[in-house]
Amino acid sequence: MAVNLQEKKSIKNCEILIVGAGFSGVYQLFRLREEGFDVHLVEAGAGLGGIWHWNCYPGARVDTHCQIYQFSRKDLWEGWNWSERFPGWSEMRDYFDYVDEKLDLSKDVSLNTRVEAAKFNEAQGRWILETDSEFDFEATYIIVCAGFASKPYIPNLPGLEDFSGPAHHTALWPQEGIDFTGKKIGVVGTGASGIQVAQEASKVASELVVFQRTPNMFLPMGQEQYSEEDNIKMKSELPAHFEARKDSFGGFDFTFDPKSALEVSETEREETYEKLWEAGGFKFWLGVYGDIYTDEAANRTAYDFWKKKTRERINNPKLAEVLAPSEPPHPYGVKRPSLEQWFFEIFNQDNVELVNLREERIDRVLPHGIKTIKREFNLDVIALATGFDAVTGGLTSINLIGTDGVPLKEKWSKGVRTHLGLATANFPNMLMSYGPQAPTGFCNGPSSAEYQGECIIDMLKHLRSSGFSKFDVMPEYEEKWRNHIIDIASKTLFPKANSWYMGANIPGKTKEILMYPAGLPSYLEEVKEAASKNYEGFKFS
Ligand code: N01
Repeated sequence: MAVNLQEKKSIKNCEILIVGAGFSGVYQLFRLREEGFDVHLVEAGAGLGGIWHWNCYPGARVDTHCQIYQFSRKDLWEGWNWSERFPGWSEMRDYFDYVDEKLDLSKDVSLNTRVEAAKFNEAQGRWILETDSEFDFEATYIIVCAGFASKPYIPNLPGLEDFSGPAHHTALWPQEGIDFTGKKIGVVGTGASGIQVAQEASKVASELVVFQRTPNMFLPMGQEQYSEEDNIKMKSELPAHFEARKDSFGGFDFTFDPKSALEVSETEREETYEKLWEAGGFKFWLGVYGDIYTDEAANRTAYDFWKKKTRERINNPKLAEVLAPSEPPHPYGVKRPSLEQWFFEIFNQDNVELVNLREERIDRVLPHGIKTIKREFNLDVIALATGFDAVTGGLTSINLIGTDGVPLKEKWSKGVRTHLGLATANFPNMLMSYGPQAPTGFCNGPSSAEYQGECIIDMLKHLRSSGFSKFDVMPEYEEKWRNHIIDIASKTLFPKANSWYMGANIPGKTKEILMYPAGLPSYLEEVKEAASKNYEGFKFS
């Protein structure tokens, strides 16, 4: 598809244009500004916050504890109080408004501006970006911070368009909300989004039907309310929490236990699992024995513990088997485990029904509900919690055209290629933050925004200080990076699940590891090493 840049609109010029106003984009904006670059940010939504702008469905909530789910700048955290350990979407929006005000960001931001197409003009050495707003943009560099979950995936459900009530994907939920009180609610999908909607609906809906395809290994959130005193105490501890992130696989303030799950005694293992379980959050995911991600037998110990804990909460043994099966559908933890609060208990309520799509798939959507191959369910509202064309979808949904005329979407249709998860060949002067082949989905978002973000900033400073104004990736280095990542992943259990980590949740998408799978510290080392060799793999001019 050709980029139509003929229709002349007003053009805004800047040195660096950032696309997307989530944690990564906002970080780039204030840091690059501090470094003296002329920078502007465009965002499709009506506010800052990225996913926290779009995901306003009932129950949408962070699944990383607030201590590290924020920027680490003292001038930001010292003036901000959190009300909960795992804040909801509305508090996250308030946080972004606070950051905006504190750092005076808005003057360099264009909201309600979606970049639809972009092409690098070789003669001018500039990117030309076409948007859906009154302005187009030109910039020497672009940094795409589209997020890993900005392209919702809605499966092909025959009849969906004829449903007479509201039917929305969770990430496209109406900003004004939908009242579930007394209504019949259907939730399709049981990932993080689906269970959060289901938990809320279970409290007020007359009927709730949860359509589950694959059982998901949710962990107890361990939500806590925070008082003023809690916040004062928290602030005294925050520098240590932030400091710990760079040494943690997932950019958290804790990391894997180096012991093997199989080398410790059964008693020690049970005690360790119990302690991690009680701690809540992702402790039982990112704080467990590291070899559960490489060794099936080790992994099985974690699954069996999870199964035992989960089944205790479900009264009906048949439902317990569907929700927490005797045999795992895939190894524990290789598909992202979400945090739940009272999800399993909802199935002990009379107003909640679980439909196992493995036994009765959805046949079609009717004007008044959903019909499986066995039954019909009358519904007033359908929540489509069916996930995202994750990690690559945000980038490939922009019509980015390479210097060889090949769109990024086409280039990556046979597998993603990047160098260091930072840039891709034939897209000169384009950098990516929180994109594919970087820690991204394996990493806490704000940690990635800052640590990977600094790699990007260092590279731009290198260009400036060396007097260069153009870089591109050498194609052989992106092959090398791709093979390196695939090789690391092949030694883990991650390829064994059909997860969005593997691109396997989208029909037709290449199944490949989409993230750098060796953890944030190793990633930063690899980038540092390339940088120390004059940015090996990049060519500058
Ligand atoms: O999406 P998902 P999500 N018919 O892809 C099912 C983050 N997040 O929006 O497993 C029926 O996890 C699919 O079934 P299956 C977090 O990183 C964070 O929930 O493929 N069902 C699955 O159950 C998370 O991992 C928070 O068999 C279909 C579900 O839809 C990521 O976003 C909150 C189907 C999709 O689950 C994505 O989470 C929310 C079909 N045709 C999200 N197609 C926080 O708390 C798909 N499904 C911060």
